Amino acid sequence: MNYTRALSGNFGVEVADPDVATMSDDELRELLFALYTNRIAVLRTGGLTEVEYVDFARRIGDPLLLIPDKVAYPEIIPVDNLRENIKKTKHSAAHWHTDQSFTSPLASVTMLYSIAAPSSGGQTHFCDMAGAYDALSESIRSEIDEMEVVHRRGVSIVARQEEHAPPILKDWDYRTVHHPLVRRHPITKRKTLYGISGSSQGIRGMSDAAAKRLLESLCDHALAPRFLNSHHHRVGDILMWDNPTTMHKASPIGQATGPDDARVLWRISLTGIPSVFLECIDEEGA
Ligand SMILES: O=C(O)CCC(=O)C(=O)O
Ligand SMILES: [Fe+2]
Repeated sequence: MNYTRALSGNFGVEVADPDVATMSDDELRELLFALYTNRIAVLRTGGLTEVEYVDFARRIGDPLLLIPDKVAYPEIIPVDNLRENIKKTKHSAAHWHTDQSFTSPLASVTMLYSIAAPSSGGQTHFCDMAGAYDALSESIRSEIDEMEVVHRRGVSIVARQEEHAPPILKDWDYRTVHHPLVRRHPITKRKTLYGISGSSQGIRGMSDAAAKRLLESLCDHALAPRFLNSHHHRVGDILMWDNPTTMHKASPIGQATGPDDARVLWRISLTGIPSVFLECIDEEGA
């Protein structure tokens, strides 16, 4: 396959003309390795049907079923600014987060397939948490290496003022889970910061004030421009990201008035290890 460095910052890779529907196991392994080592991959496809998209996703993990299963493809979560959905999706992802960090198991890869793209705006922004971890001083790394973050759905204690808070919905699961602050990537084994913003509510065994201070200083470090990147969607793109090593956020966008500012994405979020990598994992899992 044809890889080039894709995005505006220091990470991310683009794949021109991938044959999504007929990709061999070797090509898929190569693509996923490129994704894990670059954090984000943009596949410039010539167009896909729902079934091709879902079949491709199922080779990479188990799709989360977040919407009622009465629809034909419950794996596909619509993310759009169309009139009928704008209330539900408006700005709900416009804050730094890692998908499903408030649950266990965690999301592995998330993908957005672009059906309609606005001519300007509507980018998805990324933060490279593996690069940010590497750039911490040795003493901070050893101080935080064994810490566990308390996660719960809602507004994180380190949510930034300029961000949109996620809507608080009654039917959400507000149970608390714990995840290591520093994880090893399940496939590459590279160490990375994990889930410092989004659903972080504290650090196990630490006062709320001290946890807020520490998480805020890690966010200030990780959200520096050298660890950031953004993607402007184009129709036919599959934007894939590796949740263990990234945070992301949507750009707020208003309700579409016509084809020029419509933003329609099909999201699929996955858990688990791709079957092409099953022989490489240890008990740590996804
Ligand atoms: O709309 C976007 O750019 C990102 C969407 C997102 O982060 C989500 O649905 O979790
Ligand atoms: Fe997200």
